[in-house]
Amino acid sequence: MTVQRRTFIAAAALALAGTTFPALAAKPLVMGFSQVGAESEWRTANTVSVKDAAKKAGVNLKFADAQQRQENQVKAIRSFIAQKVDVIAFSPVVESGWDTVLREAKAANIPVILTDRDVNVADKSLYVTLIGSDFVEEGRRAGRWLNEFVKKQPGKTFNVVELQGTVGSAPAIDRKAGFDEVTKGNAQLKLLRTQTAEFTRAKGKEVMEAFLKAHGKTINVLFAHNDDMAIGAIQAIEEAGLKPGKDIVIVSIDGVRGAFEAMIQGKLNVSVECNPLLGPLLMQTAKDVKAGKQVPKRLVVEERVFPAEVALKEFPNRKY
Ligand code: GZL
Repeated sequence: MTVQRRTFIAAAALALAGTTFPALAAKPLVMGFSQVGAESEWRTANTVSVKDAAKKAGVNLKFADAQQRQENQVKAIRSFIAQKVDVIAFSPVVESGWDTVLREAKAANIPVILTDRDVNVADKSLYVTLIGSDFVEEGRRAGRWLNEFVKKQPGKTFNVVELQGTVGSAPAIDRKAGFDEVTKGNAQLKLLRTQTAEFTRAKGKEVMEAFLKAHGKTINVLFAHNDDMAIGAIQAIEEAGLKPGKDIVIVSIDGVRGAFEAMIQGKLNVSVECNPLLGPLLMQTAKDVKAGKQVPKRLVVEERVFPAEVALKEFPNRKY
């Protein structure tokens, strides 16, 4: 009788006797995770959440940072397929261009979970579920806050500039759509300029400098698709001798620590929360998928709106 067979029989006997043979104890789930990059405070908090949750859940996490480049994510997913991981999870940097590599994952029988951002694929069976925020609603919430704000100064026209997120990314597309949907009928708002600043502080400062050079004091409102671009723009506004939060009202999204600090200093007027703490739900969902359980196609996380008036009280409760 071969050694393997003897081992198996011994283990089976031991298992039957109520003890488990360590080598046959449930193997930890192996997850390949491709992260967008490290472009913002939000992303950093999201990465910490995923890594901490994997540790707590006993998941063997293979983590790859794509530095905001889609080709690096495709490479990472192919590497996870070659390593025969149990589950692939990723936050797609942009919506399009995923069909081929997701078909390869499907052919390899590896389930794919989307976190944070969505993909635009013809065949929705290429991924099991999307765990993340409703970005269109986040855009609507930003627009509704601004509609209420300008109502206090009836008759006044507000010139708006917009810093968009990464071109082609779900949050940039959807936040713009939501904001435009609720503000398009507001005669007090006039969109002067809109341009991407790629969700980063550095680009946010650079693009806001260009807006200020062209329009100066005529700018009344900044809508930034994330707090990091707003924080970069705040530096540019101050360097131009203007008061952020007063001369230029600033509406932003994410609710990161830096945004609360800016609101407490009176430099940012509101931040719409976008919850990055997706790690625990991701790990639980991966285990459910592996166990063959049905999971909803869309798992949306709860979020709030934080105007500056509540920032000081809320700040100690913030977890990211
Ligand atoms: C939103 C996330 C966005 C954040 C940015 O879920 O994809 O990407 O709003 C981050 O801060 O860069």
